[in-house]
Amino acid sequence: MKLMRKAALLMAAVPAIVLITPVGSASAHGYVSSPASRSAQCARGDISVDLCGQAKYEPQSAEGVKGKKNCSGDNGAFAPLDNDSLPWKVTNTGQTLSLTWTFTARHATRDYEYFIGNTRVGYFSGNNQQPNNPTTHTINLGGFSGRQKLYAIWNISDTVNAFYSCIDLNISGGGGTTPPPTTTTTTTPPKPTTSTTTPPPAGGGTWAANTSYAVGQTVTYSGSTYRCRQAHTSLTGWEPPNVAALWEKI
Ligand SMILES: [Cu+2]
Repeated sequence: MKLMRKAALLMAAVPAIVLITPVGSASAHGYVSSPASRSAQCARGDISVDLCGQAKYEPQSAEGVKGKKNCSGDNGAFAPLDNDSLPWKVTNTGQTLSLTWTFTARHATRDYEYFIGNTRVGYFSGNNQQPNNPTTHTINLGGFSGRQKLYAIWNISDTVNAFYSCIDLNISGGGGTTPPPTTTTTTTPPKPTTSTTTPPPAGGGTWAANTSYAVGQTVTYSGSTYRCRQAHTSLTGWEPPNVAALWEKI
C-alpha cells in the first residue's frame, strides 16, 4: 500500500525523471539474500512482522545516504534492522565468506563495501555499471572472530545513496580457507542458571538456551518471572533480561 502511494506520488511529481531514468525511479533496489541478512530474515518471516517494520515488505529498500555504518541507512521505516536485541539468526562461518546480493533494480554501481565495526574487510568496484543479478562476492573476514555484525553496503553511482544490509556472523578463527558457509543458527550449550527463590507459575520453568518458547509461556530467570512475547528458540545471549522484545518481566 505504501509502495503504491509512493509510486503514485513519484509519478505525479516527477514524470520527466521517470521517463528519462526508469531504472532509478522505482522503490526497488537490493539486499544481501545469502547468507540471510536481517532484511532477508524479515522478508522470509523468521522475525515477526510487528518487530521488522517495513523490511518485511521491502527487504531491498534500506536506503540512505552513503557513509553510514548501520543496517537501516538511518531510514526510519527500517529502524528495527538496527535493533541488536531482536532474535536475528546467526551464520556460522570461517574466515572466508561469500555473500550474494539480490537486486530488484540493477542501479549503476560505484562499489560495494563490507565493514566489521570501522574496519573495511571487503571492497569491490562496480565500475559505474549495472550489476548482474544476483551478484556474489567472496571476502576475507580479516582475522575477526566470534559474534560480529557485518555491514554490507551497495554504493550507487548516480545518486548520493547506498543500500544497507547487516549480516550476523559467528566467525571461527584461523585464516585458512573454509567450505562455503551455510546459514545456521548457533547452537551453544545451556548456560547454568541460578536457582529461583519462588516457584514458577503453571507451565513455567527455568529459562534455558536452545529451547522453544511459545507466546504467553512463563519462565524464571535469576529469580524473576518473564512472559514470552514472541515464539522463538532461545539462544545463549538472549536471556530474558537481555531481550525485551522476547520477554516481558511480570
Ligand atoms: Cu532502486
